[in-house]
Amino acid sequence: MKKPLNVGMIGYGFMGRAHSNAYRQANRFFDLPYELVLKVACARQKEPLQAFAERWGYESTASDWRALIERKDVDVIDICTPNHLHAEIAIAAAAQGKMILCEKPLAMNGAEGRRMVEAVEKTGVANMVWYNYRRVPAVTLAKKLIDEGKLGKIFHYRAKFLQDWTISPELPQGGAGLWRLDVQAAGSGVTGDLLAHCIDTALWLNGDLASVNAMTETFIKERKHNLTGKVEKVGIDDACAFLARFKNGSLANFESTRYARGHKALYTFEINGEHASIAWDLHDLHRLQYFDHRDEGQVRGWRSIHVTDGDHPYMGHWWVPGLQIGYEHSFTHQVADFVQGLASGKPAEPTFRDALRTQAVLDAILQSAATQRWVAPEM
Ligand code: SOE
Repeated sequence: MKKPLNVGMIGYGFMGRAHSNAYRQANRFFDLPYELVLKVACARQKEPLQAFAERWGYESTASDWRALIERKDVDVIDICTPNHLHAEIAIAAAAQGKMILCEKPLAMNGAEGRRMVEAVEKTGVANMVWYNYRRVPAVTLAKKLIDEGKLGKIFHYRAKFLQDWTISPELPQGGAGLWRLDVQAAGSGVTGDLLAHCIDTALWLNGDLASVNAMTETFIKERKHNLTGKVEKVGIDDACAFLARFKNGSLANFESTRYARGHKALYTFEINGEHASIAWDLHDLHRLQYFDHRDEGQVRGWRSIHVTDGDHPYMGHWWVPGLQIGYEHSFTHQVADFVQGLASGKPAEPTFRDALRTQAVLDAILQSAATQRWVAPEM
């Protein structure tokens, strides 16, 4: 019998489902040193919580996260709440010696994020942030190719995350499902929600950013608030675009919006290096596009690598070569890496400290947009 690793999940929304599915799958596809156990699901709303707990097979439910983090039979706290609760829960859970897996973005801002990093590092608890796209096999392969030097010196990094779900002015802000539109709960709009993913991937693939120059826009200025019933000012950014310089000398541009009609979750990036370029697209997530100038001229061209072979990252754990996997598997990979990190003593990334670098860039973007100046992230 493997030693159990008991999970206490806080929240039951979209991410609660994605993570629960990952905990369920991880031991079946990866040979892990601990057995993940869905011990407690915690939230204030009794009925939906009960339904969530039954569907995913949690042993019990709880309504008070403060009592949950004190429980001796819970090892890991998974924070799937709106962003404004991340810091308070994480800091309290660290003080109780719990391991913490926190949804992205780490915090509402850098100052909060720093307190979270201090808390986990002071008590030495294992910690990780759910920037899941790093573990899409094609993205992990991109990292491998860059680290092997296949691209050579990198000149350009381009990333976009486009959605279209908030275009209607009738859509309210706030409350379950719509807290991402409420600045009090989310901290920012697409910057913290979508660009945070692009930035996490970018820092991982291409190193730190030296400076950013951003613009943001809120297209719908007022929306009914679900918690007050009143029409209230919208405080989030609906769209954000920024130019940036990486410390390695490469130039970048990033764009994110929830107003790109026709695009549901189009996360794309392209990197151009001296010898080769790579491109990736979330809507075709199992493929990595690769162009290598060193190929023989007459057959030189963009290759579309179907990242499904046994020697591709993570793929040896799934079906047989050629059969692709999807979005949810990136979370399963993250759980597997986290558990393996516990056993090996080499923590899986991104840790809270890694995610704080992304948070510093988010702060710099918002500051740049407000002041219309170039801003250097405070790393
Ligand atoms: C927003 O719609 C959202 O669900 C983000 O919150 C996720 O982090 C992203 O992966 C998909 O889009």
